[in-house]
Amino acid sequence: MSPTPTTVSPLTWPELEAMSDFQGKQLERDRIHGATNAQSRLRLFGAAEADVRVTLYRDNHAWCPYCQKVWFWLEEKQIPYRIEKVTMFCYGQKEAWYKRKVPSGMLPALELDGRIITESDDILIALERTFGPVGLGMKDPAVLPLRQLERYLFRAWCTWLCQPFSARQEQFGRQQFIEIASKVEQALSQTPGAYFLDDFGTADIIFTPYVERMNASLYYYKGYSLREEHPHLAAWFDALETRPTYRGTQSDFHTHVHDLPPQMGGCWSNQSPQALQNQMRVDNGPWIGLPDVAYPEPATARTEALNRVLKHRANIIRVNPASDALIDEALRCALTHLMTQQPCTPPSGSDSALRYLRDRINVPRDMSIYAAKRLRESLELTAALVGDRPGTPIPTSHRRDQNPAEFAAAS
Ligand SMILES: N[C@@H](CCC(=O)N[C@@H](CS)C(=O)NCC(=O)O)C(=O)O
Repeated sequence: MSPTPTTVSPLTWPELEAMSDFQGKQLERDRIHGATNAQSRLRLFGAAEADVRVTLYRDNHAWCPYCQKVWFWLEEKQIPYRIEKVTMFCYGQKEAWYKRKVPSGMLPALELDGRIITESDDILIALERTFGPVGLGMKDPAVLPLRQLERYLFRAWCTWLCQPFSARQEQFGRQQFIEIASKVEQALSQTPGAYFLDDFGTADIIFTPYVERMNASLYYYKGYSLREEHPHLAAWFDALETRPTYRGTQSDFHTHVHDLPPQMGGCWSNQSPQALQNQMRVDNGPWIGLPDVAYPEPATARTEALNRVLKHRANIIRVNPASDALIDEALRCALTHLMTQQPCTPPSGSDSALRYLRDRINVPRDMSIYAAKRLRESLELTAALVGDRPGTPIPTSHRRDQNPAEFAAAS
């Protein structure tokens, strides 16, 4: 008989707080002036608040790809701006104040010197006129064909991913996607560095949001690993990941594969053995080593995850389907594992509650990519000590389980 692993007692909340490095005001200053992050409502880059001419309206969860495009641009250019977060139809009700500003309710929108602009391309063009381009601009003759190529790739991806599965459709969709992806590879191969043109610029920003989503969704639904199949795209991703601006907006496979279906009207798996294996891995781990990130894990990943859970602890416990007492103790067990790497047996019956939370950590909304991987890992390993029951399934036609109204009080 194999010996039962020794498990430790759960740390108390004060003990866990003592292990965090929450620094109050310093943290708030960093959010405003420091590295790109999804939590800040104001970005100044060392400027004064009086210098702000721009407000970006983007979605609460950082799921909207067109918002990521504008967000990434503003961060690269270090333009002081405010962020107003708005609800997407798929997870809640659109705010009335936003519909008065933008009657369609569409995101993103940008207010520049009091003027509202919609459509992400028009937003970038207006920003360029005011502040200058990032590298070569939207209308540069070198950028225009790349913008067009991005749209071809986007359409080929939609055709493959978002149409109900049939063998014929699968073959056609896959073939067409690979054809256009090869053109993207070719475009990348023509420059001396890893970016689309000689230097990082607008073209890279334009490709980023959907290529990130393609990487996640094709891995999960089609068993196709963009980053592994296409060396120039892999080098491009690696180069993007050297930029703190990109890292701050970067999401992970788990978040995207479950935020895309309601946004895209469905994502269809080809049920191939590789797709099924990838689905198992993205949903149940191990998450470290997935091709959603290639830069090394920062030493701060576990503490970052702890800080974020401590900040939202009351609401995390409140929205969990299990009783407060059960999830309170189970969560402390998972956090004990996160910080000590020792198994800590949670109360019986808490496996499903821990997996409910595991499945609802969002990157970068809640924390950065490695922090989320470590937290998911501790939640899963702790849950597995008492059972194999899944959490409440993640809905595919809406994500009202993620309605931010529940968290509004704490933020
Ligand atoms: N062509 C538009 C597309 C914008 C778009 O499709 N936005 C989606 C989110 S990604 C949206 O606002 N949908 C409404 C909603 O989900 O609430 C642009 O480039 O800005």
